[in-house]
Amino acid sequence: MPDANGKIDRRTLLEIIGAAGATGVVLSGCGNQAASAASLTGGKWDKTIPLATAGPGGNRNWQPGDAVKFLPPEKIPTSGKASDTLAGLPKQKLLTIYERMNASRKWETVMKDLFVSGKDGLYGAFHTYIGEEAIANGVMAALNDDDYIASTHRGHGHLIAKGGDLNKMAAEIFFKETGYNRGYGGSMHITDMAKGIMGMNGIVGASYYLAAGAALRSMVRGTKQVAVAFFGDGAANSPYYFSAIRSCANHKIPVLFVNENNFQYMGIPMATVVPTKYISEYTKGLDIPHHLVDGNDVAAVYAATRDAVEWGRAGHGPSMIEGITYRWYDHSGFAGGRVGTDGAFGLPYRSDEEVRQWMSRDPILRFKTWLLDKKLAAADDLAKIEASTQAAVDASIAFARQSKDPDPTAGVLHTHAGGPAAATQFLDRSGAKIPIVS
Ligand SMILES: Cc1ncc(C[n+]2csc(CCOP(=O)(O)OP(=O)(O)O)c2C)c(N)n1
Repeated sequence: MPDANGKIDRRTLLEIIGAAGATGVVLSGCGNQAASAASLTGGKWDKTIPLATAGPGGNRNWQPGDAVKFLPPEKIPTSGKASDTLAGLPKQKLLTIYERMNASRKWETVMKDLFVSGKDGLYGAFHTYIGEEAIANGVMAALNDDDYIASTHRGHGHLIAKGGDLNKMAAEIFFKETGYNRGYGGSMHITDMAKGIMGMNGIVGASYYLAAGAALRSMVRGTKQVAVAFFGDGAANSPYYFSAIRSCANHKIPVLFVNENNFQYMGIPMATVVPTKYISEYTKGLDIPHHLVDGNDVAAVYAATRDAVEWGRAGHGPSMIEGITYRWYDHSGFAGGRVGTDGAFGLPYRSDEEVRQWMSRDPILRFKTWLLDKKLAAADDLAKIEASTQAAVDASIAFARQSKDPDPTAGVLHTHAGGPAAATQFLDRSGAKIPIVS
């Protein structure tokens, strides 16, 4: 129950969730050591996160004391076949991956600082991708420029990994007319069809049919393009997921269903709402390839995606890829976040220790270590990229600040298929008709 200050402790919160029909699942004690097991990607998994389940109505596939296996935080190897596959890419391409991972992290971090400080008066929903960058970038590295992606509410990183324009993205967050949606969309509607980016999307589970439609088009036209549907672990519970993946399997439509399993469905632990241990177990019966990978390892994601892309282009249809990862910040916005500090702490639905453990598995730092260890890039190359991406991010904020606000009447021009004439019924708050500019 809430204390005198109206606060509630985490244990009580989980008990309430459990009493409401979900299981009290505790993802904690991340520091505990457990027995080694073979990595899904060829590395060694010698760290586990104990996951305790209790209470009726929960997911029976999780038993008390079960452990989700993760790599150790200190020096995380990227080894085996996946590493060799990534190492086979030309140096310039590897550096582009590094550049885009950095751009994604830095752009969102700067936005975080602006939102938290209140500077620039930013408002609206903003779902950070920080911590999950290896998935977008591993996937995108295996795609061609003209392949399609359908993103999610947490999609800034998808856009940046596919070459989205930082300036236009920043201007959209500032609601300026130079933004991707002319300042009328905000974070969750950023779209760039010229780059095959079918948009971020506020509708959880909307990516499935968007990707299926694009892939069906390419199939009919014989262009060999594939489409990626990104989705979260919570979104996997959407009935549209089963419907879309089944149809794609049935008709051999080349969609890559890429699940970003960050274990959290807003503030609800994923194991309370997911009926199997892993999302990639849902659809095993469809007889399509399933790849379960360490989603903080860009090599593992890239290698799985490359296989899935080849499979799709060869006419065999869809694949399912699940990347295990974690978001460093709150579901949306920046509760628990501080200016100049990475990560959000003190949130009621997860422990700070858990967050720190995951932050120590930083996908970018890990990729950097791998590039240096393999002598695929020099420290100098990487330092230059870090500086230039920071400069590009800072320039995007300056661009957004200098841009004009949109004309208040211009928004209605783009909302009706019938054009401005059809939009004349729009009224302002006082009930007066909004004059239409043409
Ligand atoms: C159809 C629909 N239902 C519910 C919501 C509210 N909502 C927004 S994000 C979200 C959680 C999504 O969780 P998950 O799919 O795991 O993605 P994550 O946020 O973890 O990346 C929900 C329920 C929504 N936007 N759309």
